Amino acid sequence: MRIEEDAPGKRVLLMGNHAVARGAIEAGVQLVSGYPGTPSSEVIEALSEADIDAHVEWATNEKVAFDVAVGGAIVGARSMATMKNAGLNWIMDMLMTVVYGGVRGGLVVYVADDPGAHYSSNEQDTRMVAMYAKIPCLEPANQQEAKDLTKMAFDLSERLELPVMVRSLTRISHSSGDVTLGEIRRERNRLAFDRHWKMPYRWNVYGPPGPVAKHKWLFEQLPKAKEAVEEIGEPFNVLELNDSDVGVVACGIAYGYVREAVERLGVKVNLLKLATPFPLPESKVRRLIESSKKILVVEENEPVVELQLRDLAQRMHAAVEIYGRHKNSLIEPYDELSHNRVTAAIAKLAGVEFKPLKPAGEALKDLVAPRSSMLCAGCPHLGTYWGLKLALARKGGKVPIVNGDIGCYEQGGYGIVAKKVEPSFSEESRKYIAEAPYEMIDTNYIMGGGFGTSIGEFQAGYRDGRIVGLAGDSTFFHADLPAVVEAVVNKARVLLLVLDNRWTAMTGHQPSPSTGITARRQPTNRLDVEEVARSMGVRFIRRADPWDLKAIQQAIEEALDYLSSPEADGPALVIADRVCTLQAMRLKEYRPTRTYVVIPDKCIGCRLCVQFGCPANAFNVDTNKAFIDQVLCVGCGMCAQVCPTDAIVPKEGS
Ligand SMILES: Cc1ncc(C[n+]2csc(CCOP(=O)(O)OP(=O)(O)O)c2C)c(N)n1
Repeated sequence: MRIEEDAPGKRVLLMGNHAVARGAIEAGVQLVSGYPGTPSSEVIEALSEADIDAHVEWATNEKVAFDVAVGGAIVGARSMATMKNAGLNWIMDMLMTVVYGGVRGGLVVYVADDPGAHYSSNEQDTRMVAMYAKIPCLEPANQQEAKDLTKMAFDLSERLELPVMVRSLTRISHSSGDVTLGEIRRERNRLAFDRHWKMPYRWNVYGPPGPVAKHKWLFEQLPKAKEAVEEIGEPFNVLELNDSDVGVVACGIAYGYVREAVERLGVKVNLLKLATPFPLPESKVRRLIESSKKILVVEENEPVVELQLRDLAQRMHAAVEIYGRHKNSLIEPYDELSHNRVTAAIAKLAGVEFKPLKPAGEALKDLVAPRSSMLCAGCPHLGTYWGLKLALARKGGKVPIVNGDIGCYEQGGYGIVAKKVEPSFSEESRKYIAEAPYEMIDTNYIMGGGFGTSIGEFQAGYRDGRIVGLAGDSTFFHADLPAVVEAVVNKARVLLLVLDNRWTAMTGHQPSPSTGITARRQPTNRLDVEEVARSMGVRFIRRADPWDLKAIQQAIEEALDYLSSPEADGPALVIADRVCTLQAMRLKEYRPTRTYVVIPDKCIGCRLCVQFGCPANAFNVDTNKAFIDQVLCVGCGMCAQVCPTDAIVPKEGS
């Protein structure tokens, strides 16, 4: 099915993110901008392939994406910005300010949260931000609602003249469900710029009457938002009173868990299904409070609904006991909900027995070989890490620090094949020698963190070893440009290592500014990391092909030499320059013409090739010899360069 198909009433199977894309199409979206981030990326991917009259783009980062969407909404276009949970942190400045006066065209912020941190560095709950910014937040319980609520969000945004957040979760965004298509709004909002639209200096927060008056305006919108939410009934906000002492509030995806739990336990509860965690549909919540003695709030992540419910119960002077993830916690305030967690909580409240189900994964444990995620066969990052490891062993000082970042290369900190590590309480700098690429990264938090923390370690005076900051090309343009300026201006003598594989690989190979194509796969201007860094004042730059292990090692060593030389007055930057192998093969830019094999007689069983970390390299413990998986090998030849006895050679005839 094509996502833009004009077939109201047709039932289709849609992934949650595609359902969101469809909802935006049905709403007549005119501008969409986002930055890749699992589990949100497929919205833009689907829209960029759709034949729709809308501008769809990947932005440099979420802040830019949101600013772009705000611009669209100022001139009246129905606009949407998409991002993952962490991306929302990047838009805070504009979000907290644009609400002072709001927007003209419908503006939807689509955010996919990730309880359980399947793909994320944290479990943050972006609904908190909606509450903080005082904008409505809609939260779907399934894929149908993901579509319908996205569509509704545009109308709501125009009605309130405020941005509206649609909050999804991994389990909705990345699973598929039955969706009935709706009508597509063909009408397009007329674009117009009216400087004083309904309010003097509407689009300038400082313009008279100024930010405080505009903040007051935002408060005046709140009752209207509450009123609008009250009108949202079936199937989104539904109250079922079942003559029980026990009430349950199920927000978004929690509804599925709760329904299942109630059926399994055979208990009667008063149930409020909620699709609007902020603001709450107060009259329904009031009736639930009045009808129940104890209420359990089930929601993913933070107690957003629970806190509001407690507030309302207090205002009502209601003698109701409230349970959730905050106070009287029946579900711990971290990790994802599950059938067992929700059922146990309801059973406890209802005073019935509950025997946990064996999680599905448990049964499979014995059948599946344990494995961790690894870099791909022939991944250029493997070569970069090998070069870095050898360069630091020679010139890194006693305890070098490698500050990692987010991207495929973050696997350099996953610790696979690492030695067993115990906590250490040393006053001295120390770490064990990293052998495999998967042990290289010492610090890692968020996109853009690697360069900044490197600068901080240097400026604090750390000199027990060399300091390296990593960034992929997408990360470099997303988050690191100001840090490069900072390093240059404040003369931080750190090594900035850019792993430029030309794509935003980790999130599914979206184009990065160094790719040269748009979201809609049209050729466009391409930015070169070297040119950009040079124009920002970086004086020492080297570029090397990471498949050439000696070359990348040498480039890093030269950079380290420069940093300790008297002429160094700022950072050195090394670009590991090779397109992502997987993508190059997919696009037929690289076709493997050979594979490599191990000559058993020459193999001394040193396992260096296994340490190298390529998934094609394996070891037979019975024969004490390495071998290369011929299905995985892409013929890059990096392992042949690692082998000390030249036992790895191209396969004859390949
Ligand atoms: C603020 C934020 N936005 C988006 C993401 C999702 N994300 C994870 S890694 C990554 C970029 C990866 O691209 P790149 O830096 O080029 O490295 P590669 O994966 O290609 O090696 C993105 C966008 C994130 N973790 N944080």
